[in-house]
Amino acid sequence: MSPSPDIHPVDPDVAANARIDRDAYERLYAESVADPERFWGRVGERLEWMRTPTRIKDVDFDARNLHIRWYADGELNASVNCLDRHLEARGDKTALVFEPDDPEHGAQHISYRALHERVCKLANALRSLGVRKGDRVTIYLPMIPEAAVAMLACARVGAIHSVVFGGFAANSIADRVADCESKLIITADEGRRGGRTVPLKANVDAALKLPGTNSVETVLVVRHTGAAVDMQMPRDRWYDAVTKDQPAQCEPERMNAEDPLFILYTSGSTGKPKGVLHTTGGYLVYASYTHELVFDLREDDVYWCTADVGWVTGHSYIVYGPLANGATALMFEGVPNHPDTSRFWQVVDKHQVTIFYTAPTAIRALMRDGDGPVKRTSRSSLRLLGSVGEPINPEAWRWYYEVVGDSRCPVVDTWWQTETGGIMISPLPGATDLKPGSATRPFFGVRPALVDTNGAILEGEAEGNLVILDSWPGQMRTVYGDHQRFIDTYFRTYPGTYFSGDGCRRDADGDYWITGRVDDVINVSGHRIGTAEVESALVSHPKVAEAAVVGFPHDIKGQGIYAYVTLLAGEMSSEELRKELVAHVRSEIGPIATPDHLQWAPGLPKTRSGKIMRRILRKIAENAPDQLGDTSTLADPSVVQSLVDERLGR
Ligand code: 6R9
Repeated sequence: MSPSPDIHPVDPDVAANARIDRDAYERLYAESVADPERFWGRVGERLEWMRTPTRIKDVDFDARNLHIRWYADGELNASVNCLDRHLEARGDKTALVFEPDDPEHGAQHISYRALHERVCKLANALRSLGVRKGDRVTIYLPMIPEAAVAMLACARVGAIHSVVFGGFAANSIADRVADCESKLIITADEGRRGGRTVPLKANVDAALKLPGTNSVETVLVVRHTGAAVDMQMPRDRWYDAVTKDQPAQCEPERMNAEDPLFILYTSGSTGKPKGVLHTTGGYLVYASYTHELVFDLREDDVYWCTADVGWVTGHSYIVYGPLANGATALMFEGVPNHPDTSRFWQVVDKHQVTIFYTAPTAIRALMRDGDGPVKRTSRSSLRLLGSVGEPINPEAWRWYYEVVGDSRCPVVDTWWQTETGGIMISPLPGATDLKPGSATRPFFGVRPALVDTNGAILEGEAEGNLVILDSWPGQMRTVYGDHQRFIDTYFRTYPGTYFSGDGCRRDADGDYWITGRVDDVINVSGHRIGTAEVESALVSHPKVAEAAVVGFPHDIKGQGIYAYVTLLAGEMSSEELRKELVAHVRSEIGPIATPDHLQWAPGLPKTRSGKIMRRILRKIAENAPDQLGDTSTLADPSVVQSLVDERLGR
């Protein structure tokens, strides 16, 4: 039987040289789920342990007794695994290639030896500033090598880092600092993106004026653009000054496998972001193993993931996975369209990138400019392409495969989450037939299942909510400071399983197709935004009575943000006020939460018990008023008509 045109069978040449071919996948997958203890015990040997673990898996998904422990008696240090153990064989190998926003500024190549030295110096400086094992350190940096150095220096001294994305504003920084009571913040004078500057230090200053941030004793400031910034002594210290005279060696802290490595805040269904906590051993095993196999890593690869270190993709697949594997990873400070829309491919050619990992939103944005900016470049070094962050539509997949990869490079569409720590469902280039739009098969040890809304497991070809039946080493361990929320969010909906929050379809071949979030999270350009966060930013404005926020399909971003706003009685709507509210959200949360549409709503569709019917608001936002469905349970059905009229400009 010949394959249907929508299937791209494994390339025999790729399979012949790959670490995992089809047979190996089937065999190892079966083993990984039949005997996880043995499987992950063996995989765990890839790390350098200070004390070899003997207890591999200790897990119970039952909400009454929930616990998740991996390698629990093992001891290790993540920075030693990412740096020290490579020094002998790979000391002079490039660990990080830094490509700045402005191509004229020239790239930097940082060897494993040089990176080790920079990390040790900062780690010593952190200790001298009183940072101890278990302390929290917030990192608010642009995409510069110091971001990776800062993460690894925290890991070296056992401090728990919390990286806050540079696109967040003062309020969001303050919330995240307050929640984990950070002792120290590492930031820069300014960031650079697409020829513009971002006032990072000024944002930190504003954040530290807000309540709840008193825990911060020190702010380390990297001099990046050289802009004049306000230094408040003795709180603020120049990074250069505190690191320059530190010794180039630093004794690593012995960490238990289950000691926290980092906290990363992500949006959920409520207004308050969750501090997703990852621990050291299982996370590092999982990040490095998935990185090696999904990207079929080779010693001479130049690997480029375009994510920001402020997101989990940057944590697992720019810093921890690649460096634990001794790979060469590229860090890019800029954006895809600066100085022009060939930039990604110019960087690929300049650094002879072999593996390229990006998000569908970037692909769609570049696709809009046609093939020219791509075809102007060679890209002959590329051998593998990856996608992450949101469902990739088949048209974008095909453009990526055919135009960017010249129909030569397999595309790995990797489904995973901040919570999962690493890739969960993805093709392996030598083992899996590709289907545009499908993340295909589970990674080793991952047991996905689809459930209906009653929690019944669906077999065969089906569509439902995606749950995972058993633990994997990279799984988050708790919500920082709120273990109950961890249990309630992930383990109560479908008891005995981890609930992902995503909808998913499984086709007749057993391949998985993620359909998107089924909760109140919007995925804007691959960034998770909670509708409740945007709503609370809107209602914090003195003229707003009520707000409801939903996602709507957006050609480039995947989803856009649509806000319905009810003003306080007596307030008049105006174009000026609309702009003011949009600006208010940007300053409350950050530019990534900018509403694409803001519609005045004299009333919101509510049930008689007062619940906002988002399903209806989503349909109006989508411009599909003919699909509103049953509105008879509304307290006042007439509000719907007025919202539809306003939407249609009637
Ligand atoms: C890694 C990351 C997680 C959410 C996830 C899902 C969506 C991520 C995807 C994908 C379809 C893919 N998502 N990868 N959807 N196909 N390949 O993005 O983590 O920021 O926590 O977002 O992103 O909806 O639940 P995070």
